[in-house]
Amino acid sequence: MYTTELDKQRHTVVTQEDPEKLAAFEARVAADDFIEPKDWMPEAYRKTLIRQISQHAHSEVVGMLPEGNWITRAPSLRRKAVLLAKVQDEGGHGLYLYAAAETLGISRDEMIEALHSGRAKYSTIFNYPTLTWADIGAIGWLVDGAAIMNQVPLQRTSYGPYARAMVRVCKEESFHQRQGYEIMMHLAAGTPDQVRMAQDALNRWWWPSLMMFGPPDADSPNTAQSMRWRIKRDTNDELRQKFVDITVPQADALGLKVPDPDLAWNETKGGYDFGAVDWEEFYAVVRGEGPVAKERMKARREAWESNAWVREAAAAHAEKKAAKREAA
Ligand code: BYC
Repeated sequence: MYTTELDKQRHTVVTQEDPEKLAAFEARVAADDFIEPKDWMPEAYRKTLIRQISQHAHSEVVGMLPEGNWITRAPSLRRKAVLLAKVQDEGGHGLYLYAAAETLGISRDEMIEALHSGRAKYSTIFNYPTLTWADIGAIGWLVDGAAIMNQVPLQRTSYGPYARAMVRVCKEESFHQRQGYEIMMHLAAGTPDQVRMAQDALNRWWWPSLMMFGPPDADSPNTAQSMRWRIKRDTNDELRQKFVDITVPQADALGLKVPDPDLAWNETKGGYDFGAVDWEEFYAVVRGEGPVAKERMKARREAWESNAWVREAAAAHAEKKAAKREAA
């Protein structure tokens, strides 16, 4: 029902556009041309991009919190330095993405306000707690692994600034995935307690990682239009399947067990069959009922307020510089 209504609304918005401009735009997209900020674009395209890119940016920034939580407790100086660099990278990804969204005519302040007021979403995955050091391995391996699966095709998304931001993000994400897997390799080859920690982290992060790809295609109100406009290059289910197919052998190599009794190789489709995702849990987390959702938003709001002086100082400095330039 929701899908039908939303599709109808979108269809109305799109059919109200100038047909000639719309046809020229769609031909460019179909020819795999990049759409640039000053090009004409349908309003629904602009809105979808603002929604997706800003939510992506919020996910990167909120995503700093679960791992940031372990920087002071990393088990060695090397692990601490690597984790610190990774968390800083995520902040950088947020910045590239906010900047890409700004080219669509929305300000950074508007986007942040939408996050803080709960109107904008961010990835469900960051509403789960990081209970042990093995969770940092599991996040790098599974969460960054899922992110890469989703983001590599986005390097060819139809909006130029988003595609170019993704090229840089993907380079860093593959380092993140490897650092996570390396932590898991050490734990999985360690003492019985370390092996138990690694398995426990896999048990807790597996299903939420599959949820990162979004609802099944049949229940995804945005996929069909986003695929037509080449904002998305693969559907949620296609990417989820690819992720399972790549990740299960990695778990086998670690000697860990994926927590899914229905997981089985399907020779005919050349991929794994896997059990049902708990979509009730997913929608509850999307509604803001995730295990640590309140803490995450509280941390973001406090960081925004307590750092207001930095933004004010930077703005005052920029003003002074501009005034000096004008006077010269
Ligand atoms: N969580 O029609 P659908 C990272 C929402 S961070 C929350 O399929 P769409 C990292 C969806 O927004 C990487 N909400 O939507 C950082 C929609 O609601 P609205 C984050 C979700 O947009 C730090 C509704 O459900 N990656 O890598 O076509 C440390 C229906 O869904 C989720 C990105 O953001 C979810 N998981 O497809 C470590 C990638 N899934 O907005 C790592 C860019 C769906 O209509 N985004 N919803 O009210 C995308 O590729 C797409 O937006 C999605 C969803 C595949 C996520």
